[in-house]
Amino acid sequence: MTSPRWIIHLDMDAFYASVEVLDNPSLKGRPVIVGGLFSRGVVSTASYEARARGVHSALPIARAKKLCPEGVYLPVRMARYQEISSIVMSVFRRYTPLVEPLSLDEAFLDVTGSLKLFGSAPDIAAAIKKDVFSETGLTVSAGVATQKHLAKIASGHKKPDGLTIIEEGQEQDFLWPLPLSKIWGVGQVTQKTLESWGLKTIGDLASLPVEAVVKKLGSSGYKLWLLANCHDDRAVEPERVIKSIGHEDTYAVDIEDPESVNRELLALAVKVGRRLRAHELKGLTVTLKVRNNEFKTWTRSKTLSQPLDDHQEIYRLVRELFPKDKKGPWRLLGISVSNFPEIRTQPQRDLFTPHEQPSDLRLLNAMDTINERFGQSGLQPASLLDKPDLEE
Ligand code: TTP
Ligand code: MG
Repeated sequence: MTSPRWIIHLDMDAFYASVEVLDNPSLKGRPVIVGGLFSRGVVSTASYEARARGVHSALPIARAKKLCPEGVYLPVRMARYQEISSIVMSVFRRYTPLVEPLSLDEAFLDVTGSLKLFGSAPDIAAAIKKDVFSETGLTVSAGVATQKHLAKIASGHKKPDGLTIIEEGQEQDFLWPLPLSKIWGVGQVTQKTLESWGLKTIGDLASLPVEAVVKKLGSSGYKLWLLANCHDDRAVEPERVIKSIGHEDTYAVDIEDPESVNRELLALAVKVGRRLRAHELKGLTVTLKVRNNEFKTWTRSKTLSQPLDDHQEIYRLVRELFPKDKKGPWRLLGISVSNFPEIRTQPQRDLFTPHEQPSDLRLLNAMDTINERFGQSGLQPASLLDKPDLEE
């Protein structure tokens, strides 16, 4: 028998809310809710005290306030969460180079190659929990298993501050009694379909003939059936390939007049350009997404012959792409750049088309450096200086 891989999934507890309590200890023990505080905002996360009152991620803030009027409502402070996230990820990387972050507060680690150095996988998970707590003051829950899917479920098993170990050979005993909703990636519609067949647990799904599941649910059903049967050989992938870089904003107040639309597009283009340059990426395809107040969404793309990362070029292209035949007012605008050439080469510019001229590269780099040090609003195009803050 081959020796198993050991995978740890780590997930910070009530992450944004816990950071807020860390920075303001008087909030400890109180229901803390972090989210978009404008009229149509939603909850990003809630402390466990707030969850006990029924508040959870994605709930409209207005609804949360009804359920929990005594809650402490705070805005999202992304830069601070990113700061803590990089400390947490650096703790993870001390134990293995095979770290696959899934978001700011969550990662898979393959520690198979670290066992000789640091002890068993459960020992490593315990050591990481201790280090994260001593270096940030925050708790992280961990799941240890021989497969990604099982490690992910295990980390959520005893939250907060949990450590759940699924020993080799115990996989099915652990997984099969759990409800179908626990399968990683099962959507509500599929879950309802499975329940309509009379299934309740993951074991119920696992025991069906695979052909029956594929016949009804196609390839996604096949994937779920494999997971239910503990067949998951996906590797931890430390370098997740970035396929696109984008930014979209949902506005508290729908925007209508062309001038406001253009200012928002420029603001988005600046953010996307900055992120492209931070990742040293240039993309060939620019995509604009717009949603109107009736929730109708349109996307338009343009693929260029030379890759770009300059906000002025992005802005010019999305203005061209804007669907003039569609009706606002606009509720959401988004820009993304994708289609990154395999080898990053300096683009050959067409010197005879003035609008294809890049902004001065040194100026862009200087803007990025200053913005990194002083936050988003450090330096920006003059036309954005008095832009009202409409976004979440
Ligand atoms: P999660 O790990 O899903 O949630 P959590 O860390 O707040 O709570 P726990 O893991 O203990 O259940 O998400 C991590 C952060 O991502 C969360 O603190 C806020 C943010 N987030 C959103 O902004 N919107 C969402 O819908 C979700 C689920 C999370
Ligand atoms: Mg979390």
